[in-house]
Amino acid sequence: MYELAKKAYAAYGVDTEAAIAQLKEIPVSIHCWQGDDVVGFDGGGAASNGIQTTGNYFGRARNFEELKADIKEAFSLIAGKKRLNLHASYAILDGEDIDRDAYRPEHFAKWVEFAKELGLDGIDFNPTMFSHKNMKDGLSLSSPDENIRKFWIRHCIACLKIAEYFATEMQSHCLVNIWIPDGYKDVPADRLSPRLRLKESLDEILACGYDKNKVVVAVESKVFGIGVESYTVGSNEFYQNYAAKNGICCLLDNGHYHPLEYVSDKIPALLAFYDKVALHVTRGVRWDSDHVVLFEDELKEIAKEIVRNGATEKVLIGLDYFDASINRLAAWVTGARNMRKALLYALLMNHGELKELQEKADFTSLMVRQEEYKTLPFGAVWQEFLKRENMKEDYLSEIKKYEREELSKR
Ligand code: RNT
Ligand code: ZN
Repeated sequence: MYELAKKAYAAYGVDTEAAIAQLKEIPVSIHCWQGDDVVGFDGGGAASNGIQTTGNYFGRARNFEELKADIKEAFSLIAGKKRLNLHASYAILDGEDIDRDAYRPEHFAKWVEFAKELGLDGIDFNPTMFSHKNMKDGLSLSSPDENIRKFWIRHCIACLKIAEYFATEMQSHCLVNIWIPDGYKDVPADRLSPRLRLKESLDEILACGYDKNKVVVAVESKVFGIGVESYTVGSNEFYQNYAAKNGICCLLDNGHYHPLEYVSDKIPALLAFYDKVALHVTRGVRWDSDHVVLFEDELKEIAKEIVRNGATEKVLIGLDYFDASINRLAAWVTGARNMRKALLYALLMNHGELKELQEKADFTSLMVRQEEYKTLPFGAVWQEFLKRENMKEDYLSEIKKYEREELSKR
């Protein structure tokens, strides 16, 4: 089947061998939080403050050992270069009584050891500004309470130090992504003051003197959240302007926009101005529901914007979904495989020819060509890629076995 596929793509001027070789080198940062419903190790239980999971499928990882075992199993079923994306709430405190503003690299040493054991490409990091008592009135970095605001500033600075440690240990940059749920449920009386406070907080965080060669800082905007429907402090315009003026980057989460706005279109818009663009690839069903990433049109479109613009090093691909209603490992693997599948789909197109048709305004041929790609023997190339990476196409039976042998005991 692969030999036939190779010929079929060659007729379009596409080299499947080159695509397969390039595919495995594109790093995808996989989030640790799919394994435990974003609970973490340092909070009081379920995720709160703008983060919500639904479902109660058995086998949730309850501690570091379980989460590590699940990540190991899931990652063994995901081909290609992988990074691990951690949240500060996954600190391993070993009983030490400290708060998030005092976390140190040593609280993540075991994660580093684990990442090295798995041969991962790097570690990315996120301050955790939710599920915590200091989320006062739902606000963190934009809080009018100076003590609260300062606490979260200290937390972010602590995270930047930990990120430097990750970068040094892994010999790869560490992306630190700042997302806060701050906002108001109903029509606010003042939309400017919280944003000015957020701006001041970010200024104070960035002034801490972190190593820019090691740490890439991103800000993640959002349109609204459950309970904060009327106003989000960290909106798209706010962060894009902040990032542009302060030399940091934007993180685009494709669940964080109005349903008819597309992140695939935002990627090239930002590539025109920024050296790096970070992504949280997710699937929002009617809202930012963080469903498992499927092999759908917008995912393919996102992958195309990365590949055809030669931006596989500029766009930092990360995943962000969490489904507690199905086997969590199957969720992880399905979404991560689909991300790479979409990248392969994009690599298997003759973008030179398609761009030329566009420039020549031959939109008829462009439409027809793009339709033809949809029914080329893509599956055979995907299977060949998995085979060469020593991965079975069937990950479900492996996960069902793990479910019987491990998850069912929890
Ligand atoms: C929330 C944001 C944020 C989180 C993770 C856990 O809407 O997408 O990125 O999902 O940090
Ligand atoms: Zn996100």
